[in-house]
Amino acid sequence: MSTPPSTSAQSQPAAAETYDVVVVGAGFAGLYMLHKLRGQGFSVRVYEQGGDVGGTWYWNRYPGARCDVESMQYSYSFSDELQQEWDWSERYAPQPEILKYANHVADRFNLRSDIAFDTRVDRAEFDESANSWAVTTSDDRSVTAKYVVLATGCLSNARMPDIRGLSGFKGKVYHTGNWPHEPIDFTGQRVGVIGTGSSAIQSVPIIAEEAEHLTVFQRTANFSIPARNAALTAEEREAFRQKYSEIRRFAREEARNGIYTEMPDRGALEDGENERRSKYEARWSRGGLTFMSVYNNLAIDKAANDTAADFVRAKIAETVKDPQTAKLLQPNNHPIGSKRICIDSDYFATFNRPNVTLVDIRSNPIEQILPNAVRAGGKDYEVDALVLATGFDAMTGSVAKIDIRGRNGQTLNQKWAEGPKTYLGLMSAGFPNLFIITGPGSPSVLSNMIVSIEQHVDWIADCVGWMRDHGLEVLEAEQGAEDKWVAHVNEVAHTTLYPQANSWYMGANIPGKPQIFMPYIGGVGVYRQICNDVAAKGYEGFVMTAAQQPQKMAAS
Ligand code: N01
Repeated sequence: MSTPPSTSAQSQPAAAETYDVVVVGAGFAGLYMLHKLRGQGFSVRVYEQGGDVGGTWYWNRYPGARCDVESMQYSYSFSDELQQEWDWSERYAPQPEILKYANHVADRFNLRSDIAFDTRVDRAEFDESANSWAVTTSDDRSVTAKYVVLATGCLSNARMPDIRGLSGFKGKVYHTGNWPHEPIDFTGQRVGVIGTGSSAIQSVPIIAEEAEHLTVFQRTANFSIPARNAALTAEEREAFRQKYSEIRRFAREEARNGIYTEMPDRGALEDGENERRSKYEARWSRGGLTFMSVYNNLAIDKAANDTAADFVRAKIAETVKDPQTAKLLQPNNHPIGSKRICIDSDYFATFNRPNVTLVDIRSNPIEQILPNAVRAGGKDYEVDALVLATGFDAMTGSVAKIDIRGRNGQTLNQKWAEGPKTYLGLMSAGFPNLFIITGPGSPSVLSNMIVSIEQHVDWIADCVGWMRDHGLEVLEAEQGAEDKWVAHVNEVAHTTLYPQANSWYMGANIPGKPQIFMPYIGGVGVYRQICNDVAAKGYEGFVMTAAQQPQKMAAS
């Protein structure tokens, strides 16, 4: 391993053009990866295309942006001092506070000195003769590294929709996933929001309060559960902190989705109608993502799922006064939870406002954008500003933007042309020493992301430490192990209702993208155990090479 450059040497990159590890991205994954590897004595360089840390929380500054996992849980667990000292203000902290937390972590652990901001990684090419990666950045510099870690995020590649006439629109166009840094004031404006996923569901109630008129263009109605957001009291924070070690253990080992909550002990059809309704009511009143944890079969049994979906549809009908609008807002083409469930504050009630109109663009698709209007179903809806809440090229989009070349010059995009293929979501055969944090094939977006990020970072750091201790230079997923894992991920997904929705989990929101269920749905606890077992068996399913001679590590 090369000598880690000291922090003070960071202003002299020419002397440190070779790193042990290049990390791409300074969001929550990249920050912790840097901290962890540096603590093990590795030299690390992080490249971040944004102007500062925070990843998704740096870009997603749209009105109402919040996390949908409670902040006491959507936070790092690796430092007890950090989790004991940081005060979250609300149950679901708003984006500026989450960004402030990311900045606090960067400062607290002195991470900035090893991060190059405003710098995109354009290309990474594996040099088979030197067993290292040549990494080229947007400022035309090149460095070499033994390992590359892609901490590029799952929802970081905002997708502009391909709608005729969009470029000719005369007003301002905003994308929720790439929002300006300065506050936007919609007062007195006629605003159009295209899309009704989580980003729209969070921003619509806020924009409606400001705008003279808001028109929401909906292609697919979504299930949404009230957040019941509120300020956290000092007592609530303290009660949580007292139990932190158990909460974190449960989230890592027992919860399927990395969130601490009561686990259901029965299926929805085992309860009578009244009992079921009162359980749904209790979770509805409590609010949040754990609504889907009322019963243990909502994700696998359509009849059970229908009971939850019917409950939410009835709530929408109760809330929205105009029956036609209520009907349009009731999702009816996918099981509840098979698309990422949304968490809202007054989303459905917003459609009772006189200044809000819902336009059904499934029956009457958008034909084109005119300089001052959106034309759908032959009607022109005049708008002064457009908000595109049209989502992301999820899970693979940011990786695909980098020209990654592995063995024999094969690009990762070529290899993944029919869908992403990984072993454990961590590595892809033919791309040695290239790790992906929360990559496709791991629980990632089906979980509390920070739980999954920490698990991957710890596993990767242990792995490269083990390689160093054993005098090994190259680690690579075996093709056979990868094939088996891809088949397993697919098989588990198809035991559930998830593939029944045209979701971004499936790549279905991107025209032409292969439709494969990308995350691993076996649960974070099960997945963690699999990863730990692989490591305990001497990194079973990986081929390792010492400095010169190839060798398959026997299971220890
Ligand atoms: O994106 P989405 P998002 N014409 O893909 C519509 C996370 N997140 O940014 O469903 C018209 O869910 C599209 O319609 P359809 C969270 O994991 C988290 O809202 O394809 N409409 C859909 O309605 C979430 O799941 C938080 O028919 C078009 C919408 O745009 C993920 O990010 C907050 C269209 C896109 O919805 C993505 O959420 C926000 C077109 N050409 C986001 N193209 C937290 O709370 C797309 N649509 C942490």
